Amino acid sequence: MNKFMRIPFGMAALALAASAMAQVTPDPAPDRFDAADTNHDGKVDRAEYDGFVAELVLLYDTDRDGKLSRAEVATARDPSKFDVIDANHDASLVLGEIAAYSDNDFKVMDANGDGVIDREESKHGK
Ligand SMILES: [Ca+2]
Ligand SMILES: [Ca+2]
Ligand SMILES: [Ca+2]
Repeated sequence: MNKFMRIPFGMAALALAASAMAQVTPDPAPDRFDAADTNHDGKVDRAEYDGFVAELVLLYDTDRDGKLSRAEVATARDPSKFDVIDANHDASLVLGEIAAYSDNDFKVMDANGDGVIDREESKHGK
């Protein structure tokens, strides 16, 4: 969670600009792997993954209250995950809940446990 909060604001601003452009298409990230691999080394490490998740939160948090409501994620790739992520079932997703979920998500995708997700692993992740 702390790691999640330390995302620099500069990066967040960049993410917003990128998101605004991507919104033309129904899927905001046609290739999520490339979007997450910010240094383009063919692997997504933990920092890159957390940054990517933070971008998604910014993208969906349209009223900028730092939480995601069910309505805000209605356009998400898989809105049914809302209940899974909403650990305390208060019908809003806070950063802590999202970070906990994405932490698990990262471990699941990192099939060989080397701490980075390569392109092959990203295909088998979900
Ligand atoms: Ca990378
Ligand atoms: Ca919100
Ligand atoms: Ca791996």
